[in-house]
Amino acid sequence: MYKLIAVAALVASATWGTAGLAVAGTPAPPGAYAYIGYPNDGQVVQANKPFRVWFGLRYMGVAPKGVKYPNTGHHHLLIDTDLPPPDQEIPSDRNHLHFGAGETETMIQLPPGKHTLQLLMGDDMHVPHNPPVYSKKITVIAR
Ligand SMILES: [Cu+2]
Repeated sequence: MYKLIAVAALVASATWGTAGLAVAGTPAPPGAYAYIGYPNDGQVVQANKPFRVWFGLRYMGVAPKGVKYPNTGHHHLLIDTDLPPPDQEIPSDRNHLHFGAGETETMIQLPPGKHTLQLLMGDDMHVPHNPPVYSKKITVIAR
């Protein structure tokens, strides 16, 4: 279900970008960003009932965990939490969901209340890219 996207131009520019200086972590392609396609910011969803979350990604591709390929990563959905440290493995718990098979959507359910959702890409070792590729943090209201 994952899409593996290799864009020659991006590969070339990433190579050029790292040629002159040492960059810590897996380089992110220039301009890459993630976004949540659904739900919308401020959307009301039914509490304790599964709803779909769509992962959007531009200017980089999705690859499963453990696959080291330029300009790719896998999605992490952050629920009710802030971005973790950018130079460490993304935690794996109920607030940090890994989509290591390369999934681009999921179903979650939330208890009543206000919640936040945010996407963060991780490389083959679950470490954010440099610079980190993440979405805007959105708010959903479950009731
Ligand atoms: Cu991961």
